[in-house]
Amino acid sequence: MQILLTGAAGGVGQMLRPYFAAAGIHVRLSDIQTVSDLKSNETFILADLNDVAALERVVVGVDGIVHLGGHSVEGPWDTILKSNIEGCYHLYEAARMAGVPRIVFASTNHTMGFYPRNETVGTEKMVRPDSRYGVSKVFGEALGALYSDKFGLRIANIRIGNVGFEPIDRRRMSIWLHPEDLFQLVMIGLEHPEIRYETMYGMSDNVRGWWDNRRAQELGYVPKHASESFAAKVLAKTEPSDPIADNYQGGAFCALEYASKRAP
Ligand code: 15L
Repeated sequence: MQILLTGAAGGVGQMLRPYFAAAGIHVRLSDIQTVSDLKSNETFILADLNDVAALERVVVGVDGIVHLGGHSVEGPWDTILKSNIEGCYHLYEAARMAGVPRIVFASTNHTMGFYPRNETVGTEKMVRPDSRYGVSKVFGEALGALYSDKFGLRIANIRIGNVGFEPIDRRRMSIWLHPEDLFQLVMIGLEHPEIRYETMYGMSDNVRGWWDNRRAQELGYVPKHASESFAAKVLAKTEPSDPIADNYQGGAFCALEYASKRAP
């Protein structure tokens, strides 16, 4: 198997690379920043998501794409538009024209950020993005639906929580995703024979979680890591409080620019 990993120089890309190497999967890395510490299973191609000719080259011959590329937090509209909306479109279009059969899309919990923390959300509920960034990922998910239904690509969206080797605060106790568990979800997206168009939540086995991840489980996801093992350490920390950030699943993304900081 040869896959393309976009956004490979970013934090999540760096955490995933060793798992592909250990699984013996050939990975073509791409990013706007050069990755130079290549392993024997890796090659690198510099490519901007807005450079259509470069994208046509990077997608050639791959069995699947893991699309991490783009802007990964809230940002000005122009940045979000170019990186996450137009960039995503260019990549999906290049994939369609090259006959790439599958895309795993790094979506985000911020597509659903304005659900309160006392509500359990599945993938059937309406999107409630908490930022321009969240809106751009809703676009990516919708684009995937179109490319699946109209052109037959197999698409798996992963609404990623927060990827890292430990949960870093109370909110992340609910949405934490160990890189090894993310790798498992990515492989389901790349290989599962039933996938046509699916959305899964990217979280480890978190008892404080807010998401109904039944579909991921049905597709075989069995997370190996649990945030609760870090509870004592995380809960001992003093954290700043904000009525908006603390009420909603999206946390600080909800509080950013929140009109007049009124109570939720
Ligand atoms: C995300 O989508 C971001 O990419 C990441 O940097 C974190 O902010 C994460 O969400 C989060 O919600 O913690």
